[in-house]
Amino acid sequence: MNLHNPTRLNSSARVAEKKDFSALIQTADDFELRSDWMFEEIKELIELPLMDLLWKAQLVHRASNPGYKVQLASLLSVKTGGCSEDCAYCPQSVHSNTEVEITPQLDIQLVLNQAKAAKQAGADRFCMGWAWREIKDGIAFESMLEMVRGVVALGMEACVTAGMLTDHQAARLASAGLTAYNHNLDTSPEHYEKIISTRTYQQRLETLQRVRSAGITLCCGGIIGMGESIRDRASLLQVLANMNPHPESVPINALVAVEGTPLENLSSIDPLEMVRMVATARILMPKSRIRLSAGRQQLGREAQILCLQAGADSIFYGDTLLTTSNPQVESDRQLLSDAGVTANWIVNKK
Ligand code: SAM
Ligand code: DTB
Ligand code: SF4
Repeated sequence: MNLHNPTRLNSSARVAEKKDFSALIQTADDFELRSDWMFEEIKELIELPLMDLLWKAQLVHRASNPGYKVQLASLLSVKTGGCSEDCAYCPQSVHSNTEVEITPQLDIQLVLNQAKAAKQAGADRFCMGWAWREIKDGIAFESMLEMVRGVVALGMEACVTAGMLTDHQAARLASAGLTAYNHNLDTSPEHYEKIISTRTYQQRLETLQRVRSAGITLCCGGIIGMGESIRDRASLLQVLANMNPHPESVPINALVAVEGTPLENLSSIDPLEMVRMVATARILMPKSRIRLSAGRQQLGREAQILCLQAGADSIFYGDTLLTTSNPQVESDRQLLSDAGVTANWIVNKK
């Protein structure tokens, strides 16, 4: 280093620096896909000094996602409220006392119009939610299949989240062209009983297996900020990362504490906890899409940008999630531009 002008390197130092840098450039194949992560290894990762965790996560992320491409996914609640499950975080449960209005399933055409509008705004994945314990056969399911076909015909990825399903329903969704089924584990096996009593962890794992066997990709993640410990977060990540193959999508939500739910009084997480969760998920599951999901409004721009840097490569795009709010499209466009990442909206604008 030239001490008189610290920004100028002499030529041998420049060569040395180049050499060091090139040693860091790795390809996705340099990162082994593992399904044998030990709990202590994961706990050590999530608790690393933040700078070290970010460094590791970025090495993995840059190798697997050169150019920092971010997928924009839009969400729509097709059937809202009145769900018989008692998930403590959920404003749509009948066990909660929220202001969510119970609404019958939306019409097929209305849903497809929303998908078209999402596509025009730059989304390339459309996720549809049903507040059900499990998929019911009959007209509602036939309409669901029609919606999936319609979304796929628009050239978008289609994702459904509607609770448990049978093998036959999974096979029919696969034939309709469904890209992904979202079914979250939500938290660690150890913390789970404090959050949900009407469905077991094992039932969730069985649903995931049915989806996998039908050849539909898995979207499976969880929520932080529900009173769990760091050990619980590491334990949830261990279950996800030891699936073989890994879920193709891993949504990481921060609790949106909705008034009238049993978790209404929990305070927001420190935004850096989200950064840690995303970074660790990225290291454990190098090729999965890590989706920065609910709770972005509590994060602030800087923490969201750190999440994108640490490995998040998708956001929910549009001003509503299912029943709660999400950042406005305009502010997300600004965020993505400021972060210098590539998203469909930016590509289409050029
Ligand atoms: N009923 C279906 C199910 O449980 O799989 C689908 C809809 S459910 C609302 C989808 C996911 O949204 C949940 O598994 C949970 O992870 C997430 N979620 C729901 N309410 C949330 C909240 N208040 N804050 C953060 N995430 C939430
Ligand atoms: C997921 O993990 N998060 C999304 C999507 N999958 C379906 C849902 C978030 C819901 C947040 C609360 C609400 O808007 O009702
Ligand atoms: Fe909410 Fe889904 Fe649980 Fe029903 S099953 S209460 S919609 S999270």
